[in-house]
Amino acid sequence: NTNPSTLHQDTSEDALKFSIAHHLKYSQAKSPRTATLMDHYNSIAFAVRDRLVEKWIETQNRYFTKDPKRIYYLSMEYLVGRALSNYLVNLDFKKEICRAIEKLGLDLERIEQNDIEAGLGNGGLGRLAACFMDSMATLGLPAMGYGMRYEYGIFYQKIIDGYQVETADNWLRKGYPWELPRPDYLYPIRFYGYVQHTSDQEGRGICHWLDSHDDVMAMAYDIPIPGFHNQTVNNLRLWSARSTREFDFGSFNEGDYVQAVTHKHESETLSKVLYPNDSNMQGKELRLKQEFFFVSASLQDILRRYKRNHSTFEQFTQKIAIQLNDTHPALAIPELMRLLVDREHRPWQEAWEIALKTFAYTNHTVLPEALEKWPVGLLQHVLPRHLEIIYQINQDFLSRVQVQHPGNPGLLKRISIVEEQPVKSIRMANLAIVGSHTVNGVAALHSDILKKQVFPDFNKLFPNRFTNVTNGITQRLWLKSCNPELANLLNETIGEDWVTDLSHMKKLVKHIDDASFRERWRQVKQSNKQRLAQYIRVDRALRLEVDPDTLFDVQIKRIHEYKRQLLCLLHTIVLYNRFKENPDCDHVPRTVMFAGKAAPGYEQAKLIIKLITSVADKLNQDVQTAGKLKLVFIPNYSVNKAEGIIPGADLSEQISTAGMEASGTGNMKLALNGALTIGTLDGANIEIKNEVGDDNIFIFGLTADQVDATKAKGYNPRDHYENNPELRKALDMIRDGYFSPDHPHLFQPIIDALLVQGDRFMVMADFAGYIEKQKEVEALFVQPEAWTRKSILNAAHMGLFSSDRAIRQYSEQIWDVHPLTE
Ligand code: 26R
Repeated sequence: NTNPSTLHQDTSEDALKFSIAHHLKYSQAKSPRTATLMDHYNSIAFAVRDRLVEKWIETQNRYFTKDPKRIYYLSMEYLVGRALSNYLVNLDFKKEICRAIEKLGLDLERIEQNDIEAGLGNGGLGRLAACFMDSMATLGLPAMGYGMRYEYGIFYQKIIDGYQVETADNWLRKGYPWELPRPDYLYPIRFYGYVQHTSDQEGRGICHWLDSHDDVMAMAYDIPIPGFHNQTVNNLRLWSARSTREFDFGSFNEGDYVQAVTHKHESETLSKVLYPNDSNMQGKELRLKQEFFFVSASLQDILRRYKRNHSTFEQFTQKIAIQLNDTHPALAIPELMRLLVDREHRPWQEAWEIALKTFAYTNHTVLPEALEKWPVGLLQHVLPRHLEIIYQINQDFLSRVQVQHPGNPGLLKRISIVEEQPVKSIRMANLAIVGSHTVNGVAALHSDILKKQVFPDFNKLFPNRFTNVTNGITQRLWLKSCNPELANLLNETIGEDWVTDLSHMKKLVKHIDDASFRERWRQVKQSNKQRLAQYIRVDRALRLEVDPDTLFDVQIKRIHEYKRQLLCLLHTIVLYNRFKENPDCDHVPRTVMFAGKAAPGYEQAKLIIKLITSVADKLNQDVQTAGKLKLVFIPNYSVNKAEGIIPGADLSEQISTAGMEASGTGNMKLALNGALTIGTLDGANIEIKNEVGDDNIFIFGLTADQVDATKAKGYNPRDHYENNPELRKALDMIRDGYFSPDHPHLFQPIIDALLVQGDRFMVMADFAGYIEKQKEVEALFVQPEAWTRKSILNAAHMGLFSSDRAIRQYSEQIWDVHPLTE
């Protein structure tokens, strides 16, 4: 097919071959002789993109003509992972493109090594947004994601001398063929200045935001998001900062050309870099400007689109739902108020009713240090009009409450959007709750804690506002794509329906007594473990021999004290001591693997990494324990690394202090790939336990209520240290420099946190229970048939944890948005 008018839709092998060759010449300007791997990658990308563009335009036209209610997902983070491999899963011409690539004499595996990973997020929240985009497109929902086109995504983690060293993730350096720049969608974003109030002829107040400066333009870049084997291609629109032309001309007139260009450079720093904190609110002015830049651009775009086919705001809430992914985009609430009141001249009350029906807010953390609070002084300086609007929202809200509940200053103080002490600040969660019709947590326990402990007053005032939508993951990436061998086994055993309806996994239960099926299940796991071992052996940063017959015990997630990597590490040290003290006992051989990044400013988390790598150095060199115990820290954890590790895991460590992990989603990915979970009754672990059954999961430790009760009656971590010899020995080794002979006090801060500063994360309290549970794990692991049964049952009961289910719940219970497939 060389007919230009139909070629781009033609997904036959020949047409694809032609397209790839065409793009090599006309998009890359290369001949096969001079082409690099990157040229081939780009040519394939453009050929695939052409096919996406057809459906993309068609989808967007359909949305325009049919004008259904749309969902706009606002998230400062999207961890989409690798592009090409991702597109290939969902497209229905994967076979053809693979054959075309082969026929051209190219090696897809080598080309995929050049695939570009967009790491535009920190961890759980960003990956959730990416899974949700996949599910929304697969369900055919009229959805659009808005995000930030950071030039530098989450930093690249190197391990040097055992320490984390951050380097810049310059992911765009070779260009990104999957994005379409939209230089015609430019929106001005204003900062600073002051507000002037006047009134019109009829005496109505009008507001002017004057003398703003350092204004920037927001420019859109679009990334297509195809559904699985369907006609929907949704849009992920990412904003990039550009300098304003007005400013440049102003300076040119003054003749200061160099300063103008320098300034242009400065204004473009706004979207330069993703803030790498996932648990500590820092209050930086640049971050505040990023948040406002993001919401203002998104809302201007949403309003422009609405106004294309509506002349009044009457239908706004029937056409638009906006989901706030945590409070990072919560300034959208005052920004929508500003646009409606100041720009569109709608009365305040009408605007408020619109806002309230439009927004819904998802909370992802209860850790107080991760709740956003912006100093009033900073807001006054950067966004004076928004501060006024927030004050007005707060005043309206508090006066309504005062009428309902007179004489309760304590209540007003607690629920106020404005915190007075120690620094007068805006509580973004309170703003988001007051301005949203629905607030949800991300797992049953978490939503309960929100209602009962974090926001009990709001829950009483707005009894129907709080709800739960348990997180989910897309099985297209986290099974079909990352674990092709298991996917094939499933297809042969239960058919392929699980790809779009994960509840079909439960059909596996019927096969549990089939010994040959169990054997094949084991073989798949073994083969994935071999592949992981191979990676660890050849990776230049690791070069470590690990035995695929050992128990692969993995904890992969951001490094944080509440996630308790220390607990898993202490167990590893205990095993080491046992193996050395009783070398003749038949211990269950293990390979413990960690991966994860620490926020660059989080010293304790970085020290935990150094401790893990120090213990690893000691253990892995010990000839006495060789073959029985290995410890591996896999550097630079990313979506792609997760795809490699998860299929090869036997044991999934989900051991956060109960009440602290909002949901977790790695727990779901690992169980779906046949790992057994050792975990606390925290986040979605509880729901996983309910699905797989108590006998198929290893639960230990204090419950969330017991954590609170233990702390209330006066918790003394030292008691555990003094009464548990194995614990004491492990801690003494760390304290006395056994793992850091050249620097014996290196890990003192870790010991202090546990024994002197009160062990906020209850590591000591849960230690004994954890160690006991690990014994049960070992007892089961030496019975491969029994282990395999539980592994199958885990995967079989993951149906609930598909992001398709989560998105269906959001659509029906929160957004009132429906699939539009024709
Ligand atoms: C404000 C800033 C410091 C900041 C705080 C917190 C930036 C980013 C975060 C990330 C948090 C909100 C996050 O990723 N939370 C995780 O969300 C996942 C998806 O819901 C949960 O599974 C996971 O338990 C939770 O920690």
